[in-house]
Amino acid sequence: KSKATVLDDAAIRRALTRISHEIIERNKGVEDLVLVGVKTRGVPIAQRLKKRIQEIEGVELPEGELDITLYRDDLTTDHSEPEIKETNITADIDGKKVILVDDVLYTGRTVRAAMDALIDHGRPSQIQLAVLVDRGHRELPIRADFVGKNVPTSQDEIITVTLAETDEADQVMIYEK
Ligand code: 3GP
Ligand code: 5GP
Ligand code: MG
Repeated sequence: KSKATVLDDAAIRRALTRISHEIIERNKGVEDLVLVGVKTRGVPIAQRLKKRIQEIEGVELPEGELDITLYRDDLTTDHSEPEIKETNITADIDGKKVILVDDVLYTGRTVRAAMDALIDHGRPSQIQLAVLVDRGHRELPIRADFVGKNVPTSQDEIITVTLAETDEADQVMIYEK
């Protein structure tokens, strides 16, 4: 089985630095921004963006997290939709611009569930989406505003994302199921 590196640690670092600048540029600063990471690996990515943005703009953004039971019908025979397990957003998101952060964007169903949870929580003025990898195969009209890397995949391929916070090292790989 072939395995290939899509992003190494330096490439991940550069991609997240670029996305941080893009977020600031797109929003003409950081006013009213709130970062929300999707567990598991969207959370450390959101924390890294927060740290970079703080280094660049000198502002510490509020941050929250969403736990969504993943839609795994690509991996298993379970065809259930993603469901919200837990939300931990202490920040007031009313009138705020929420940047939703995830590691991999695939069908878009997780993001749809995340947007439902956010809207249940308050009324953000905007929701934007940042992902480390967009692997394609959308099943809903959802796109990311900020992308680390577009990785065209077949349905039989899997992207693995490992991060220092949750795993041993920073790496994005692609391999056959
Ligand atoms: P994450 O919670 O860190 O995002 O889906 C649960 C976990 O399984 C995810 O971790 C993800 O990294 C991993 N995973 C690897 N390949 C796939 C895949 O093809 N589909 C889904 N849904 N998850 C995958
Ligand atoms: P979607 O709901 O867009 O199909 O999938 C998004 C979620 O499923 C992400 O949070 C991600 O963790 C996981 N996911 C889907 N496909 C992959 C993949 O190929 N690799 C990894 N690492 N995660 C995936
Ligand atoms: Mg994820």
